Amino acid sequence: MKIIASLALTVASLAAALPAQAQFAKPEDAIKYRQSALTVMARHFGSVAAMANGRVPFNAQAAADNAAIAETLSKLPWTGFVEGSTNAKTKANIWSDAGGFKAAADKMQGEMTKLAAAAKTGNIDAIKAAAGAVGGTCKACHDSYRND
Ligand code: ASC
Repeated sequence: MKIIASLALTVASLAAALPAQAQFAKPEDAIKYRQSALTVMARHFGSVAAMANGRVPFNAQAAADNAAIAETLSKLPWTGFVEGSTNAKTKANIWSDAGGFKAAADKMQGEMTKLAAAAKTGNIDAIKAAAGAVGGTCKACHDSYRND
């Protein structure tokens, strides 16, 4: 747990230190980066959501660890949404409504932070409510900005 927490902190500090631009040589690299970050984030969030839904037995330590990882990962995808890095999943308004997209991304990160805090308490009801709120921000952003 200590190692995971300090790794998470290191990743978060590195992410904050990254320049916002010029990280990717090709649009394909940006797409791969954001998809990778979102895939790993969804995996760890999904593990908490599965406990919140009662699909797998509740384990407070696992919930706290996975929520902390998901919170850290939630900070990463956004630099990969480089203007013009369009693929089949990006709706055009992801670029034309960049402010709305950023607000949606910020909202998800905020709810993910609340989930990580709830998971630290080990209170399953708080975790359920926070996981539901995170899921709502995933869905809202997908509905507006992602082609299914
Ligand atoms: C997940 C996941 C998503 C969201 C979404 C919520 O666990 O991978 O994309 O929740 O399904 O509606």
